[in-house]
Amino acid sequence: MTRVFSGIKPTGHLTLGNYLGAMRQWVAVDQHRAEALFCIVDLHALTVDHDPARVRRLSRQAATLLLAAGLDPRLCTVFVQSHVDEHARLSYLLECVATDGEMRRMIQYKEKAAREQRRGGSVRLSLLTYPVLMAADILAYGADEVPVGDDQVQHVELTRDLAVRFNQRYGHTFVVPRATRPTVAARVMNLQDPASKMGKSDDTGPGIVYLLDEPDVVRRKVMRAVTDSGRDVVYDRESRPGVANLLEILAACSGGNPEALGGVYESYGALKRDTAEAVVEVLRPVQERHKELCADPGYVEGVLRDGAERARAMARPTVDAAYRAIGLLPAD
Ligand code: AQP
Repeated sequence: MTRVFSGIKPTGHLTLGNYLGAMRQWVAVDQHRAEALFCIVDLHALTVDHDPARVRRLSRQAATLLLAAGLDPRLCTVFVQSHVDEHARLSYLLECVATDGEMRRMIQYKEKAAREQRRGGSVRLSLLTYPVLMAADILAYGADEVPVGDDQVQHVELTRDLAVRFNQRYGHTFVVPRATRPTVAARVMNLQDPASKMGKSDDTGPGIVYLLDEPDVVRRKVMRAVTDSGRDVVYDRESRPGVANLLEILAACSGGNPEALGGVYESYGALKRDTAEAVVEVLRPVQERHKELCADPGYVEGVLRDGAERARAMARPTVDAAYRAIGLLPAD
């Protein structure tokens, strides 16, 4: 059976981008067709300035939201990265295979390093080596497929390179994975700045729809979305990025097609109203289930405990094999 691994980083409240670009596909498709692992990648959240209590809170919230969105622990494994030591163990070995140049070429590193500097902070070494830890996350489980949004594709390419290099140097150890992408909403853009991705740790709050935003907050954010100077509603990512983003969100939420929807509307106002309502309806069941799960924290903890146990059992043989292959003396 195909094995699928994907993760979500507790660096902020989960957004509509996380949902449409990743979680929805995990729930509707991946957990049913594959042996799927979904991980709260909390170690990755430490690569930028953070408040420890907030990371803990966001990790719990992300796990609760994944279950609220419909991940079913009977069908898939949901767990927290730091509960499984194999990620960090393997990451070090892969650092011994990756190069400094490869790390510095990563677009996300350049963007996030620039952001840390803009905020007056220093760039942590772990931000540079982040893609190696991500490669370890994937390779430890022998994942065949990694469902990701557009922005993570480069990291999966690097993971492939590292797997191939390790296998060639030290003998076949890792499955070489490939990235898979959702067909709609692969990249949801910020409502206030449609040239940038809707990222959960960005500063422009009004441009980001969070999964737990109240309906009226969602409506306000969508109604205030930046549009373009033209008046007619047409789908054109290059010259009309704001309108194109709204059409893509509407299409992803209502099941339509952005080009065709472009022909339906005569004003930006009507497009925004329908988009806001479509988003509110998509979020409603997730928010309701989230509320129920918050009333039963023991359930979420139990899911994470079982998930970590299952994940550990899957990862350990591969990581132990990598330790032996690279030349380390077995401890027993
Ligand atoms: N705007 C987006 N559109 C489509 N997909 C997105 N994803 C994130 N934002 C969008 C996808 O969600 C999954 C989990 O992402 P992540 O939380 O691990 O990391 P990220 O991509 O770095 O997300 P953020 O929100 O931008 O976090 P910060 O701001 O902390 O960097 C991934 O599959 C991702 O592609």
